[in-house]
Amino acid sequence: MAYYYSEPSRTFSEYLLVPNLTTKDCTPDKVDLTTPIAKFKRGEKSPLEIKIPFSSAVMQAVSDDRLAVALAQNGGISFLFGSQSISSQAEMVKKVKAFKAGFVISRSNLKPQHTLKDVLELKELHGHSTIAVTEDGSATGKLLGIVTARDYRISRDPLDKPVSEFMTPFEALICGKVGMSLKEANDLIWEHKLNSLPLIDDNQNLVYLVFRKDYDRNKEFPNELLDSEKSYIVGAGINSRDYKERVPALVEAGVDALVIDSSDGYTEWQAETVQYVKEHFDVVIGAGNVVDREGFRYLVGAGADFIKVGIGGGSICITREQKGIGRGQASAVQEVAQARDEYYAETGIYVPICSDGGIVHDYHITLALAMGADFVMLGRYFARFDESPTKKVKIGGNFVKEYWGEGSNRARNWERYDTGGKTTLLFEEGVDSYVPYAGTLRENLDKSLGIIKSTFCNCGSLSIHDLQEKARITLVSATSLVEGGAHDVILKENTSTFHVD
Ligand code: RVP
Repeated sequence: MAYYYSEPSRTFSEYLLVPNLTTKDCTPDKVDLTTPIAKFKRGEKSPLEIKIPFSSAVMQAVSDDRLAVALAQNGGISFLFGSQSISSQAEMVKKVKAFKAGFVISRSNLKPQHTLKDVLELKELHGHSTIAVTEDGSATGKLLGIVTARDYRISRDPLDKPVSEFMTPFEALICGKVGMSLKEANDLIWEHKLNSLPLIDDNQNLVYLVFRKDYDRNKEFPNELLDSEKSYIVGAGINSRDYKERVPALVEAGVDALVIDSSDGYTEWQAETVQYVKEHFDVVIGAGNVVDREGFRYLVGAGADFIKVGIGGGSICITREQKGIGRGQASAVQEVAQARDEYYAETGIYVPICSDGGIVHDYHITLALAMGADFVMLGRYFARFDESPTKKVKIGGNFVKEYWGEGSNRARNWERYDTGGKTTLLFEEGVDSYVPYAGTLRENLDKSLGIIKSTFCNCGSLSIHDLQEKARITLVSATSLVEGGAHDVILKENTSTFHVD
């Protein structure tokens, strides 16, 4: 006979935290959100910690090298999407590891044969007003010129005017040499009153751009997550099919942590993958996703360093609708956290868990942590920012960004949903969608962290561990949910512009 759980499966929105005494020394600036992401023995320190409990989802629409750098600068870790060729994923890892604050790989590039129309389209797409003109139109091609808004006049110049006719040609550019320090680059910028400085190699190939505006900004990353060589920490998603080729390439590129990306990780394929990685490499490997004690014990038994929790809770995920498998995210985290604590009591080994998917409000993150998660993984949250890899478009007067699931036809990531047998995606488990554009990662993250730290203080806690020990959590009834939002008032149309002088 089938097993029936006695409790319904629950989501974060069904819970609230009940405040504890806040002592005077418990203030947001003292809250430390450092958290482990790899297992460790009692009394020892985790070999890999992050400074804020945020990781970005293994998704095409979320985690590329640009977002990885932005998140590492702010203390979190990205897992670069795995649904791409091994070489391009390894290349992304290399880019993150090679990234030096202030040195930017040019995002907007054209060939000299392109036209003013192409310039305007590219500007609209990325919002960058500095465009590199290279022989092959790539970010690392032979540099032939630069186009900025000062090089053309939309009212006078025809749209089909070739870029070669109005760019500032190479001969007239001030360039730096790759290898120069940020300070040297900035000295050149100031000396020649430039807005940007291209750095080239010995063959005139473009390597980086240094922008005047970035200089001050780069000095202020107190939480940045660096390895011993002062490169940013980065993770990558793998699958349980091509790991024998993919993992060596990623490790060679310098990856710090891997995670097997799967919608259902309670499989023998995952155990084999973890065992292979543990046997051959010294790199952190997470496994999942699971939603119960059995799944946790199985993958930990195989040697996983952390366990990812969640099936079907992702904002773009339709797994529950399609296949009828999954579990409310809060219930899943609670059971796996309990299994983790039991395992720790038995063995003295602490295995961090990551709550993946379904975070809609900042307080859901605090709840996930209070329920025992060590960190969370977010897709929709990061997809909304400038740094995510997807297109920003205007719909109905509002800016939005594209966001699609790995199980959608668009991503075609069949490995994530692989249950053996045929190597193809037979049906979709994800949708293609838009999310409201929200601005830069930094400003949004600062706001979220502000809310989370403030809630920690309400709960009288100065660390994640502290919160997990002290948190008091209550279920809310459907009626009290209504009480929690604005109610019985007439909302003014735009409260964000409301000021009291
Ligand atoms: P969310 O943050 O709610 O957008 O969820 C992101 C998570 O959703 C991912 O980390 C992953 O576990 C899951 N996902 C990704 N693609 C799909 C899908 O197509 N069903 N689901």
